[in-house]
Amino acid sequence: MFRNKEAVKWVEEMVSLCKPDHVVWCDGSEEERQRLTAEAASTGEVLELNQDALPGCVYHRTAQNDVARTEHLTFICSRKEEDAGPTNNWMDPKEAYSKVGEMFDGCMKGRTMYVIPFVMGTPGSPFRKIGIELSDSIYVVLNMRIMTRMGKVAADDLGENEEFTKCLHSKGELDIDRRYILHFPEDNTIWSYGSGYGGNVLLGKKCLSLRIASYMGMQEGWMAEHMLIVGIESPDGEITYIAAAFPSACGKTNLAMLIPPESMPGYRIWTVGDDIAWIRIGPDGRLWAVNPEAGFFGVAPGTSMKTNPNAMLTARKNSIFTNVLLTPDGNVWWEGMDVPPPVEAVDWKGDPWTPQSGEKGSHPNARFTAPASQCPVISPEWENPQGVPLSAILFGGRRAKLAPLVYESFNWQHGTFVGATMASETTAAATGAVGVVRRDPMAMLPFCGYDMSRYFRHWLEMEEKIANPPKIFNVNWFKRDDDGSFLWPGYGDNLRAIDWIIRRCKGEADAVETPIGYVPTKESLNLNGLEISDRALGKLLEVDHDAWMLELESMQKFFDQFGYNLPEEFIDEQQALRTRLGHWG
Ligand code: GTP
Ligand code: SPV
Ligand code: MN
Repeated sequence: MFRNKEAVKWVEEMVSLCKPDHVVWCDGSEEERQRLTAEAASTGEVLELNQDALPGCVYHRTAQNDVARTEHLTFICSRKEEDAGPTNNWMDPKEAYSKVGEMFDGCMKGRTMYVIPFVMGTPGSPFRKIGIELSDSIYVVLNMRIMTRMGKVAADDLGENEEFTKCLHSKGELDIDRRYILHFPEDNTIWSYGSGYGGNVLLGKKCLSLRIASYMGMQEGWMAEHMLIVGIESPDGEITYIAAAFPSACGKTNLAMLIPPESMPGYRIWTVGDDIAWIRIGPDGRLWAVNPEAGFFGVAPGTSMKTNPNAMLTARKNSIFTNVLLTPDGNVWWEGMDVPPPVEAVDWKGDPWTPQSGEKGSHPNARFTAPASQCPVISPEWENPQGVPLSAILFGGRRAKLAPLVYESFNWQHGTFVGATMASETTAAATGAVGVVRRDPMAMLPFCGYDMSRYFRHWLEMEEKIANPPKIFNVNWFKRDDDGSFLWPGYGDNLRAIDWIIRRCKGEADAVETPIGYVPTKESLNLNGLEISDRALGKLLEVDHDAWMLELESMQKFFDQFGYNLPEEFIDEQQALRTRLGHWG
């Protein structure tokens, strides 16, 4: 299958380690999909859904202890501990290979190993990266088939002497005490043992395209970021591209395919990517962004024909539904789908469920896997190997208090500081407490494959190389009133903040200069057709002096862990913010 001798040799070695009964080389064909689906259906690994309602769709339940990324079991195994940095778990590579190698030893006896070559990026592009994932899970094969360009296309694309990412995965025993997600950036290798959950096992996604790729990008002068990419067509037909970094389950998929409100006629949205951006400097000195993925692995709960119709339409065929509610007629349902729940059904755990049972029918991190090509508003540029030119970069998260709806940073260095001091309430996308505010620089805390202080410096160093940098903004759709309700309607209406951002990029919108950056005047936002009280708007745009003073202290605590490695620029930015707040009070 591979011309690449190293690939053939490595597969042989891993076969002798894992000792599968059979080895299947995946070609990515439709025939293969049908054969594997039938096989997985015969063992109960997947269930075929109602093929009239959801053609080509299957259903899957993960183990109950395996429903989200497990950050405490995720390691960066660089040779030196300091190269993993203070925000990553580190394991010595020798220890990691030996400890988890013992687990892999013989783990596929009685099972089949699937060899899954895949491309992240557009096949044939000089910017694409190739990986080979070895896995004992058909669910992984079926997902990788949607999320990446997989099979023959990847095997053919892999050059004879080309580097590729060695990705080894086994479900193991699905025992949380024997679960490890290991990254060896210096060896271009990923080992994942004991899980069957998306982000832990679809190794092209977070593991390769963020953790390993961020390390490659630092060395090669480009950036791998946890960002959506979207084109916004304004009524005059001009398309402006932006990228936005929000932490997991904070609205990337939604913003990437937003439907403009009726009161904003003439605007159109073009989806390029919903989760990951690989960003390079183009010959014109601008930043150009590529979506390395081929599908969406989206949060199901809260997705409805009202909130995100384009996601609903994307996932109507050839998709995989994981940990949602299963209805008696072979259809799916989840909380926030905006259709009445079935009278009775089977919940994500496999137990009988009724709306009266008081339990959630689908897990809060239930997901759909859907081909990006099926998105009704997919951009004609989405597979362009050069990517799309960015006019703005957005940072944002869930902040019930503090962060205004939108503000613009003063310049690249200040914008990098704004990104580095981002914080957000934790969500169900990772195991652990939900709703706790934590610092999540650039939404990359769980995904940076090397020392985060070095990552900060990489961002700062980019400034000199980018002749025409995008402007950097911060947004917050999640600010709450004292009664806990959202102050901002969100979803399609987020276009109003985006529209202000685009007009700022063109020098056409008003703003107030505040200590934290440029905040819109009430009049500068397009609020046509939106019912929002003056009081709510005031709260959304407010910069609270005392709250920001406290925020400075909390930033300091986070920065302290980097010691002398923290870029001096950030100390300057902190001081400048303190000074500006002093004058503002
Ligand atoms: P990952 O796939 O985990 O990286 O998540 P994501 O950033 O793509 O988040 P997604 O768009 O899937 O949204 C996560 C949850 O937030 C869903 O339940 C959405 O319905 C909800 N959500 C998205 N946008 C908004 C918004 O503007 N306002 C409110 N209130 N909720 C939103
Ligand atoms: C996220 O958690 O940011 C996701 C889903 O996009 S996962 O693939 O699990 O990482
Ligand atoms: Mn994500």
